[in-house]
Amino acid sequence: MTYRSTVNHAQMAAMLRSARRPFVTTHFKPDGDALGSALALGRALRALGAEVDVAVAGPIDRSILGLAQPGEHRHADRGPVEPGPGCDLAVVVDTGAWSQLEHCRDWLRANASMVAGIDHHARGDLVAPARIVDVSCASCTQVLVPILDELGASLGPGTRRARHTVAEALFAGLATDTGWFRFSGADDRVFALAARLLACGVDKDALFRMVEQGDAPGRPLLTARALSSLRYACGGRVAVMRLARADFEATGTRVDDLAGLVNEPMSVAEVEVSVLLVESEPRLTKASFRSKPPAAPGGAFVDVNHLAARFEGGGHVHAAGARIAASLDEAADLAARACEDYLESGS
Ligand SMILES: [Mn+2]
Repeated sequence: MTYRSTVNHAQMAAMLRSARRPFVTTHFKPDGDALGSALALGRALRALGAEVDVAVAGPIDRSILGLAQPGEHRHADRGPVEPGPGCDLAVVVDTGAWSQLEHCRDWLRANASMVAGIDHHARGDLVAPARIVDVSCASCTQVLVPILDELGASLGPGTRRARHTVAEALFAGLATDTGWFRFSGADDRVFALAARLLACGVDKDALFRMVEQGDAPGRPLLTARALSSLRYACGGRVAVMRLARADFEATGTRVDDLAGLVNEPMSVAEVEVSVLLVESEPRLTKASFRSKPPAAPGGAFVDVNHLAARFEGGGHVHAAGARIAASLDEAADLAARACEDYLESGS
């Protein structure tokens, strides 16, 4: 089954408009784009009169918790969060992977005809009769905008700065998924959308401070440990860092405190790929892969989606992840070898 759009924006908007009690969810452990997408859609549909149930599951980075207002969404750290009685549409945003939807998988499977998906990832296996997948979008919130436009939703007050608007949630997804407009996905359309959202009253300075300057005191200490673990592979083109559980204990940090750490070695000229390995269990290592865009237009680059797929993971061309069933040290060897293979064969 290919993972692609099955309806157009107008058809998706019509489905959303006719739902009285829509349920909106996203992948387990929502990031800024996932939470931003769910909140933006929830706010827009609520403003149109629907009784919206926004529900998310898994730990949420404290830097993005403030995107939501108290009581705006349901949140279960673990365990199921399923639609309540009367739900007539379930919308899944920013993922199409069953593996990331454990919290409501049983319900979605049993009610497949009521499921809609809105996503910007290249792969997915979610069964949804109505789906819009646009991999040309840098964030899922960007995919949402033409749908919200079809709905005639208001994005924000425009003339004054305002928090907790549809526009703010959309901007949060756009900003976080593009590393605040630095990553290669941040093209002319992204900047045009950012300009439009700013004109809707988004307070980007307040948002930046909340999202990017809210680290725990242990974060720089954890960064120091990750950097001191750094090893170069493939003649310096690949940087591999590792963090053991003990590193988190010693710095009083948690996995939530990792955001963006994988990008640290990207400041080095020669580095094309950065890999961060985090010990999750004694024989389970979480791997994050990042790559730089080509140095010149049309130049070579490493497709880390491809690289992560070697470990049954995936993601995007320049940002992907995988879980490797190996110890931290073994995973470091496996990841370095996969990078060598890739750089030698070019695929
Ligand atoms: Mn996303």
